Amino acid sequence: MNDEQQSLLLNSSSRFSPPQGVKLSYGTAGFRADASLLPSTVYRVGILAALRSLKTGSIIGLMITASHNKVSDNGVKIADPNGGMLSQHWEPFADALANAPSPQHLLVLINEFVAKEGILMDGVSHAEVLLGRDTRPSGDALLEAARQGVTSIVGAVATDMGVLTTPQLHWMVRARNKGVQASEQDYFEQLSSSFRCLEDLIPAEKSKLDGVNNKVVVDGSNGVGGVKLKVLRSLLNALVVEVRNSSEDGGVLNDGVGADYVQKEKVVPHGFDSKDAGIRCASLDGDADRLVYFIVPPESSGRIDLVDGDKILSLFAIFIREQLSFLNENEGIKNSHQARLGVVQTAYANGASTNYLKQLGLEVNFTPTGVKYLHEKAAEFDIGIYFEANGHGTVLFSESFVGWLEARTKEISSGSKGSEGEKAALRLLAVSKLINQAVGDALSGLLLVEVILQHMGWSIHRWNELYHDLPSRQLKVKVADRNAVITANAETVVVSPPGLQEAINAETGKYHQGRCFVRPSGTEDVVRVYAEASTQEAADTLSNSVAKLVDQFLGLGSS
Ligand code: 16G
Ligand code: MG
Repeated sequence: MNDEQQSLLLNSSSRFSPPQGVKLSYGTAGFRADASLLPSTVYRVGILAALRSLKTGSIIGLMITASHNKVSDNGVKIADPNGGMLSQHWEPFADALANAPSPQHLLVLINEFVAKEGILMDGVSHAEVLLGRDTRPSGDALLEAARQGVTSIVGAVATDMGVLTTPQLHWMVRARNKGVQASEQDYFEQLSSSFRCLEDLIPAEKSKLDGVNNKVVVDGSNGVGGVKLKVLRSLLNALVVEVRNSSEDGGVLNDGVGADYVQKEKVVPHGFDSKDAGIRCASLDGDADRLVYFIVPPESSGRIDLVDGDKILSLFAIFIREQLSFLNENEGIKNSHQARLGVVQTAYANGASTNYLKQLGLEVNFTPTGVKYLHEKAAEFDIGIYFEANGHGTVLFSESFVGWLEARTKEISSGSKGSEGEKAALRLLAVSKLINQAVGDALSGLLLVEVILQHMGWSIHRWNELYHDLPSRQLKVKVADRNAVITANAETVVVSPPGLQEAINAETGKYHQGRCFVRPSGTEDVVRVYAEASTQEAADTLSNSVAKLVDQFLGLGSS
């Protein structure tokens, strides 16, 4: 590092002191904390993003959001060149940077890291970081901190993309690095045109939307998702999207609204009531990377019927499997391309959904919790569908399969939509453009759900009846050190502390259809317990017993 670079870093970092007595960790989805604690962290993540861009020779994204956390929190995360999450290999560096006590320490860390990674800081190499933020009031000032971090690396520029959903920024990073159109307008156009293409390919007997089924009411969590959905809906024809709880409506972000609230509490969000009974409703989270659907029942209990990420996955799987079978039946040997379809879930997936997917003959894979793990696994297939029950998920298409679809659909003369096989190829290609290939995206997920329901001629009730969820319960237990819990087999088995798994097995064995696992949270200082059984009462008792076991093995030691 030359003198100019050194003094630039020392000068700018002296303006951002790290908070005293707080240890920050990049965690499952970036740094999150009360916004007042974050300027120095965001500034330092700006430095990291610029270095990552130098290292990869590609554009990097930096998103300022704390997703479903309360409005006074904020956070920061990185999008890698392919639009995915930051390489896990860089996470320890992110932690070290955020916690460096002084500008001098920071400089030493950076020097060591660039030497180890072989990053050329010659002042000639160019780096670019795209910056985005959600609607949180602290976002503006934190974006400025990020900009200062990026530009404290000689040769690096920061491009402010404005207020965005998290998946929009990931999409833009991916598109820019592929050398294709990457503005926000391009995003909206790609989504809406592929949606219209799928609408045009709906079988004729099902294409008549009846007045009831063409409407979806969406809870925007008082955040950025609602704002963007309003732009998107103006580009659609037949589908009516009513947006409630959008950030400009004045409600508090994530307060009694949004996908996290709806999925965890299973109650009606603000802005919805018994007048919405039976209507198709959906909910986004604060940065619009999570999507769940729900039904308000006729009686005013305040409870909802949740149609969660597992059911979205099942719907996508049915549709895609159907298209693949049309392809295989109709294409004959000359065009055959045996695409490998895989689905990916976590241990939180309801057991009934896993059984259902297996009955469809699908290959079901499990990974630990967190988008980065599911995404990585799904990328191994020609078509990989992944979802967490909480609504994070997308469908990934391999480049070779998209290339095959492109070649196959080019042969179809315009105007004629030909055989079922040809239509299936057109549909799959449109799905690969509609559904965000970088990361789970509530807006593109919503459009895909909507067009598949039209294609099937299904109401939300019909969709919800695919299978019945087993009753489940989630609890959290405060322990002295949550990292003392070490798990294996996609978090389904505890390997340490010794004896805990045996005790859980003994307890679970007492219940019909019992299933239970514990894992340390990646976002809160707790151990989480998940239990499932054939009745709600049994799931509750099982989770309580296992929570007691966790306390016995790892408790705070105060009782
Ligand atoms: C983060 C993850 C989410 C996961 C959740 C689990 C991303 C973008 N988000 O929000 O996938 O379900 O953490 O939280 O990866 P927990 O570890 O506290 O249970
Ligand atoms: Mg989110």
